[in-house]
Amino acid sequence: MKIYFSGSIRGGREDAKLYAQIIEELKQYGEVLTEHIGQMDLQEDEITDIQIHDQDMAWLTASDVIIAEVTVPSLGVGYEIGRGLEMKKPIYCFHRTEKTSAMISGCETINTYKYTELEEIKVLFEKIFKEL
Ligand code: 6K6
Repeated sequence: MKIYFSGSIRGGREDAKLYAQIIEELKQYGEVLTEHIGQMDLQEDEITDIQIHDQDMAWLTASDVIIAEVTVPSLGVGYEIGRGLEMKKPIYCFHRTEKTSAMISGCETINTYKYTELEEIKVLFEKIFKEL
C-alpha cells in the first residue's frame, strides 16, 4: 500500500510535529511516499519548485490512498486533493478546527473527519485501512 500524506509546508509549519506523528502511525499500513512533510528542519533551497511539483505529482499518481491533515490551510494540500480526486484516488481528510473548507467537507467523494486527539486518528486509520 503506497500512502501519500499531505500536510502544509508554505501554508504554515505549526503542525509539523503532528504530521511526523501521523506519518509514524501510517507506516504500519504501508509505505509513506511523503515522509519529508513531517521533517522539522526543511531545506527547500536545494530543490526547485518545478522539481517539487513534478516529484509530488509522480508520487500522487503512484499512490493508493491520500491522507491529508487539513487543519492548517494550504494551497498545495488543496491542489493535491483536487488532483487526487481527478485521479479517482481514495481521499481521507482530517481537521481539528470546527469546520474545514466547504470544498473539502462538501465533496461527497472526499472522506472528512473532525478530531481532537491523535489517538482518535489512530482508531480511524485502523478502520480505514481495513476497508481499503
Ligand atoms: C524539502 C524537504 C522538505 O520539503 C522540501 C521542499 N518542499 C516540498 N517538498 C515536497 N513537497 C512539497 C514541498 N512544498 C510543498 N509540497 C507539497 O505541497 C507537499 O506534498 C504538501 O502536501 C503540500 C504543501 O503545500 P504548501 O502550499 O503548504 O507548501
